[in-house]
Amino acid sequence: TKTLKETLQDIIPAKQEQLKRLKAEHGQTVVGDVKVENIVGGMRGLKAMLWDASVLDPDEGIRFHGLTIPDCQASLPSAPGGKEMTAESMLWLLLTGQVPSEAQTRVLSRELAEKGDLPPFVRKLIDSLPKSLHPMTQLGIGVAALNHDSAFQAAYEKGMKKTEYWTHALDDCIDLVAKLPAIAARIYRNVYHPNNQLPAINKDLDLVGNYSAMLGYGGNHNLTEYLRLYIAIHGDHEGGNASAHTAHLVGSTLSDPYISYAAALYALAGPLHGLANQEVLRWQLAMQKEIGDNVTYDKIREYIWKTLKSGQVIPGYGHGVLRNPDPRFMALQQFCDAQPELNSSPIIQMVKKTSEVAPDVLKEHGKTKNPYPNVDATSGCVLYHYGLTEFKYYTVIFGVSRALGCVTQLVWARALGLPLERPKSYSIDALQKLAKKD
Ligand code: FAM
Repeated sequence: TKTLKETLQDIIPAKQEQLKRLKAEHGQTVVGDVKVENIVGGMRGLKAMLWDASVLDPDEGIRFHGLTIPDCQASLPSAPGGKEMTAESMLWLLLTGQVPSEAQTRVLSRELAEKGDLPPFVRKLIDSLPKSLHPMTQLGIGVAALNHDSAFQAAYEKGMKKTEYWTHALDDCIDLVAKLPAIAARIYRNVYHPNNQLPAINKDLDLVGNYSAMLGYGGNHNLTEYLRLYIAIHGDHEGGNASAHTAHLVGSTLSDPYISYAAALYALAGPLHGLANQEVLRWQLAMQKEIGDNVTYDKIREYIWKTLKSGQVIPGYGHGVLRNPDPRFMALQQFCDAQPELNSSPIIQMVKKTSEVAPDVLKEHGKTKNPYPNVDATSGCVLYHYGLTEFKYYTVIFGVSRALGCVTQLVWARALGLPLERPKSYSIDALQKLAKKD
């Protein structure tokens, strides 16, 4: 069976050729116009990036190389004894556009396990951080520090040719994905369970199997399976979301993959982006506290209005691109529906009931373009039910997952020779002057 690098070696030349032809034959094609509202409105809908691994349709949601989440669940290999697709299968699909064989994912799992241990100085660095430092801030520090041994940076200093960029980037990216669980689990242990021993990485386990074990939940098969699904479906969401876009931009300066992804993690740490899964739990628990045990739709509706009237957003609802319920939300809800035990959990029930009333309230409120739930509306409540109740940690799990999409683009941007990103900026006066000409 071909390794990941051999598979990429086979498909990169044709893609390079395709892009070269596109540039030569259609470089002057206009793909859309740019309005003042795009420039002052966060570039919503602006067609301005190249991103091959996934496409986000506002109505049907994400497709990974054309495959929907149900397609992936039906075809991507699972872990031994498991049912859910693994992080390795999703990473293989994103990087190559091909569904890997079970054997190929097992070889990749072993490679990741063999590269999973942290350099001693990184362990000491993480252990030196105060518990009060947000887990996402700690994750970015740990990831950035890994660039100490970056193959890409060393090769650049030696003067590697452009044609070699992608292979050294791939080496760093695989190493980064391999080491994320150890960094992420060490932070969790240090902040929340300081007396826990971190188990050694088990060479026979997949990435998330080891991550779950290091978090202290290895004995919980259902939670480990949930984490596999969670990490696979959060992997990539097109190129324009803040974390993916940041990784792409920083990588375009030829910063190595470690510091490029560290930058992405700080975008993910924002409450309007990845931190929303933490904010959802904080908000739902506050709601639960106020409503009490007798949860009715009316009480939930009342609480939602109270939040809106206080000028806050409803976390877990709305989206920059989606205009329908997020298929990632539906995949996680289906996971819950399939487990009777989960349906009796108060927090899971509360989240489900909220998702049944929030869209109508948001439609009535009349501001958001998308009143429906996004993935964050539900992603944390299963973790909470299974005892991973420290919701300030939840975005770290998102950070382990989003690496799959970001490293894919860091490899492909180098393989395709994408240049330094440098869009043109305007001043308000200059826009005013432009407008006067209308
Ligand atoms: N609750 C209340 N108001 C909302 C809202 C929500 N869930 N979503 C959007 N709005 C407001 C928004 O604040 C804006 O109001 P102002 O004009 O006063 O600024 C108005 O509706 C129009 O916003 P939009 O065009 O519909 O959405 P944006 O594209 O500007 O922003 C989000 C998209 C995701 C930032 C926004 O929906 C939001 O703040 N949602 C809550 C936070 C959240 O769940 N983020 C996670 C998104 C998820 F996909 C992820 O990245 N993990």
